[in-house]
Amino acid sequence: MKTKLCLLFGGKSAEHEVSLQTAKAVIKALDLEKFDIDPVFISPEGEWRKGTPLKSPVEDVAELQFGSEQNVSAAEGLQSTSLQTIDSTDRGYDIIFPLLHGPNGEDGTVQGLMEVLNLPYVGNGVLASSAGMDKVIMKNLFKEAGLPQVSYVSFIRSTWETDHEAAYKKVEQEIGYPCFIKPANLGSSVGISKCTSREELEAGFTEAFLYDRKIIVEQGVKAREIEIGVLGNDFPEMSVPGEIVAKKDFYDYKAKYVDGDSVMIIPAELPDGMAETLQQMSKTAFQAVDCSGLVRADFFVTEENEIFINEINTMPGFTPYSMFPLLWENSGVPYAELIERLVALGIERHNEKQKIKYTV
Ligand code: G1L
Repeated sequence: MKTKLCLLFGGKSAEHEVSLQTAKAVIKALDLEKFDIDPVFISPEGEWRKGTPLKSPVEDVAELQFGSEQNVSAAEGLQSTSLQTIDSTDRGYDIIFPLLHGPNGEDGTVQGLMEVLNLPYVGNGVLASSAGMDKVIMKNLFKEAGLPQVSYVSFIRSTWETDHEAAYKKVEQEIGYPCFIKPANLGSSVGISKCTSREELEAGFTEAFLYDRKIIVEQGVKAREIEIGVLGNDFPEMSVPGEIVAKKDFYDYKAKYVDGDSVMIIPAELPDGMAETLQQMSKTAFQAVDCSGLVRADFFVTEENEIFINEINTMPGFTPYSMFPLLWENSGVPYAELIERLVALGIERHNEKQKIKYTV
């Protein structure tokens, strides 16, 4: 029997275009002999639009951008038959595959909708998705798990507004310069500044508070950026490490994968034993945030080989040329197989959950 899969993409977020490109790549990788795929497009305005089942891969993302005549309710989008043709033999989707980022998709709200409807879905659940979206919550969980991190402090807007000077003093005493200021909400790549002086600190606070009511200030370190992919549910597996190097800093390496202004080197060249240490830390991070399915764990490694965890991404870049799929490709799991494993993990988690007793 074919697996009935609902692919959710687009969305009301800055990652709308990325999501469309990713959906196209995922469709291409899915074996249509094994999967029946229903595409559901969420417009930039947040309208849900359902397409007809896919008969072949799409040539162009335009084929996935359905018009308003295909509008459905969110609940209908996630139902395998339209309300008019519902029949008792219909078993619903075997799996929902959400390729969504940002305020409506990565923060756990769409995951919550799928939970309420008791539908199996790929990737992280409500708690991991929302905790992973908030840099302060995530870092506090890492601290609890004993993971090494650069020092950080966080502020909410009202605290800062009440006493600017106290906030700046706190940063200077506990963090110092250079430091990075970021909105706590990880979804935004805007509002981030590097500060090397009080003047820059003041400007950085003002800027970051435009994008969130909560900000984080982190110690700046000179370090390499190393990433690891984690795949699984209760028994997660870790990929080989990969390194991200800015193209301008890229001299004597042999280029492996180029993505915009950066180069990915997989596997990363690391001192003996460090890959295993990073893999162990990635597993600890995955479990600290109660992840399921997948996560990309990002680290800093200094010249003295000191390791700090930077963040985890519960919805990493996912085209065949993104770090997470490339890490797995280099660990023996090609893209199509990675997608099938994620689908199986989503179904497994859902079946596990059905065993839970909810009544007394
Ligand atoms: F469903 C998965 F596998 F959990 C999943 C979901 C979403 C993996 C990766 C992503 N990534 C994204 O949605 C994106 C924000 C990179 C763009 Cl579509």
